[in-house]
Amino acid sequence: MILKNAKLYGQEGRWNIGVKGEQIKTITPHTSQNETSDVNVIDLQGKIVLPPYVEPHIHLDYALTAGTPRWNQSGSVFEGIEIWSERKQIANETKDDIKKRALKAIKMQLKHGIQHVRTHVDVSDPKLRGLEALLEVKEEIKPWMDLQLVALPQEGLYTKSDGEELLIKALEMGADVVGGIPHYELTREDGVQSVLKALELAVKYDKLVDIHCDEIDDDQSRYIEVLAGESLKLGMGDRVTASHTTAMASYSNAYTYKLFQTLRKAKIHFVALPKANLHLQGRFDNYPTRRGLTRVKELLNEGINVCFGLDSIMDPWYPLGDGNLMDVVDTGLHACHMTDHDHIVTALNLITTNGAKALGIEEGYGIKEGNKANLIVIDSDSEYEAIRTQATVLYSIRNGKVMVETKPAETTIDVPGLLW
Ligand code: 17E
Ligand code: FE2
Repeated sequence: MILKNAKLYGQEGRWNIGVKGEQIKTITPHTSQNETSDVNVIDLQGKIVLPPYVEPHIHLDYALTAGTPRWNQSGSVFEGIEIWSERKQIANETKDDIKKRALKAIKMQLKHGIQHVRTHVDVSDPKLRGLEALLEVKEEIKPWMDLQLVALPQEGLYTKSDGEELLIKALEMGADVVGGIPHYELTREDGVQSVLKALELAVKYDKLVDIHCDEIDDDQSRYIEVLAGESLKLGMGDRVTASHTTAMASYSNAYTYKLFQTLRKAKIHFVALPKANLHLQGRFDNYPTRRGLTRVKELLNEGINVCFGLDSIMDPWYPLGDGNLMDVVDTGLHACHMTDHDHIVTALNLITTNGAKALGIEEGYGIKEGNKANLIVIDSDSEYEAIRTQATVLYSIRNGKVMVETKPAETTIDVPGLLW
């Protein structure tokens, strides 16, 4: 297959991408003289080709459950956790029920050009049904999507006596990443201990770490300094991700200055979830209401890796969402005051290379000769216009085969007599 007349994201010129089998074989300059005997040629007409989108943070075991058994009235993180706990007992879903919901959500993600996903999975359920379901989904979906599973003790590691045992069991069953939720533990000390335990288990079981960290509008919630500081001491920062960190929006600048010194050295990754946290945070504020987003622009400015994720597709925490990361980028650029030209034209890094770094999948990721032919084509020939118009994903190609194709909508406007 030849993908001819492609613009490569972030690069000048037009290119022909030769795909052989599952691999990108050649990338050569496109000229009008290029002739080929290959029957399978797609003329991209200058549209942007980029590596597949990376969803670094979603909860597939929660997807499509919003409103059952009840809607989240306060819109807060904590009511979401309560509802999920109630639902687990009442709904009594089988593994197959959970798989079905997860796969429906995955279909939405595939449609939007996502091929790499890290999903958090609740391991507070003594039966570990969600994990069993997602372990099977991970295997079944492998030809089309790479899935990483985070063992998340959603109801806290130390709020019940079996928390630690369940987390360890989840890691032994095959979860890839150790999770945590320190701001939900009963005491500050338990929160600190849960972070230390996650790092200890990651070393012991050779796993990555991704903590729901400081997802609260409390300027005193400072588990990020524990996570970053201890990762630094252990020399494992690049294997560690801090998700949410919304309390950072409430820290004083003086404390943040000191914190950033540690973050720069620790080299941990950050996942910001602009749509979810604009919705969930600020719920205990009057006006002015805080946005409750981590300091994305400032972190990036310090050379710290930040990526964007969606978090939810219709669950007790967030009632909307259809998997679309371009929409997350749009919201995030607005919410983080990143609507200047430089941030716009590089915004897709937030859902491609930056996400790949956080997930530790950089090797083999990218449009390069010799890499797997995993790529997407979006409906725009400029980085700026791609963001302005929230360009549709026209093709998602996986292992050299077209997996998803979307025809752009066509509009006709019958308004004669104007100089458009
Ligand atoms: N769990 C949690 O603690 N926070 C969230 N935002 C979601 C699940 C979606
Ligand atoms: Fe989350």
